[in-house]
Amino acid sequence: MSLEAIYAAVLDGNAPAAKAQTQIALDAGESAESILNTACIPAMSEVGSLFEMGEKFVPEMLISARAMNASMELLKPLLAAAGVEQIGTVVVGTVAGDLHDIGKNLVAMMMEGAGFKIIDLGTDVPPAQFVDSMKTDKPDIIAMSALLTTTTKSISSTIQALEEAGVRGEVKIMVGGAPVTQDFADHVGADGFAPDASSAARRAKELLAIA
Ligand code: B1M
Repeated sequence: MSLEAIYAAVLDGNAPAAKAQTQIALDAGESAESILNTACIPAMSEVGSLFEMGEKFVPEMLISARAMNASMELLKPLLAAAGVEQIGTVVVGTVAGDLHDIGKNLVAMMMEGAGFKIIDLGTDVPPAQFVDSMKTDKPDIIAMSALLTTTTKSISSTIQALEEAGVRGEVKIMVGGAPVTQDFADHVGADGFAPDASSAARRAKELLAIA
C-alpha cells in the first residue's frame, strides 16, 4: 500500500522514496488531501514523538521534514486548486526565532486553495518585516505561525509592533502552530486561531465575512 510506504519514507527521511510513493498513490487515484492527512502528517507526528522520547535527533527530524517536502512538491499544486478567484490577500510567515515551516506552508497552500493571494515572508520573520508588509503588500490578513513555546512571544511582539506602527486596525491577525491555543490567541488580541491548515483557510474566510 503506497500510503503506508509514504508514511515509512517520511519517517525514515527517505525523500526519493517519499516522492516516488506519492506519485504511485496519486496514480492509483488517492486524493492529495488523504495522502497528506493519513500519511505525511501522521509520519511527522511520529517523528516528533520519537524525538520527545530521545529515539530521534534533530538531523533526523530535518531529513524527515525534507522527505515530507518531497511529497508536498507533488501534492501542493493539487491542494491549491488552480484558477480559483482571489478573495483577499494574506501575508504568512513563521515568527522571529522560529525556523519551522512545514505547517506554515500547509496553511499557505490551503488558503491559496481557498482563493487567497498569498505573500509568504518565510521563516524567522522579525516584527518589523510584518509591519513593512502592511505598506508593500496591503494584506487583509496577517497569518503568523509559531512552533516553539519560546517563539509564541514573537507573536505578541509582532502584534505590539503593528499597534505601535498604527496599522493594527487595518488588518485581521490569525495565529496558529502546535503551542498556540484559542486562549493564547484571545490573550494576545489576535482575531483568529485555527488548529490546522484546513480550518485556518475556513477561519480566514470567516474573518473577511466570505461565505
Ligand atoms: Co522542531 N520542534 N525544533 N524541528 N520539530 C518541534 C516543534 C517540537 C515539538 C519537537 C518535540 O520536542 N517534540 C519541539 C518544540 C517544543 C516546544 O517548544 N514546545 C521542537 C524543538 C525543541 C526544536 C529545536 C529547538 C530543536 C533543537 O535544536 N534542540 C529546533 C528549533 C529551531 C528553530 O526553529 N529555531 C528545532 C528544529 C527543527 C528542524 C529544523 C530539525 C525541523 C523543522 C524543519 C522545517 O520545518 N523545515 C523540526 C521539526 C520537523 C519538528 C517536528 C518533528 C515536526 C514539525 C512539523 O513540521 N509538523 C516537531 C514535533 C511535532 O510537531 N510533533 C518539532 C508537521 C506540521 C504539518 O505540523 O507545524 O504543527 P505543524 O502545523 C500544523 C498546525 O500546527 C497548524 O496547521 C498545520 C497543519 O495542520 N498551524 C497553523 C501551523 N501554523 C499555523 C498558523 C495558523 C493556523 C494553523 O494560522 C496563522
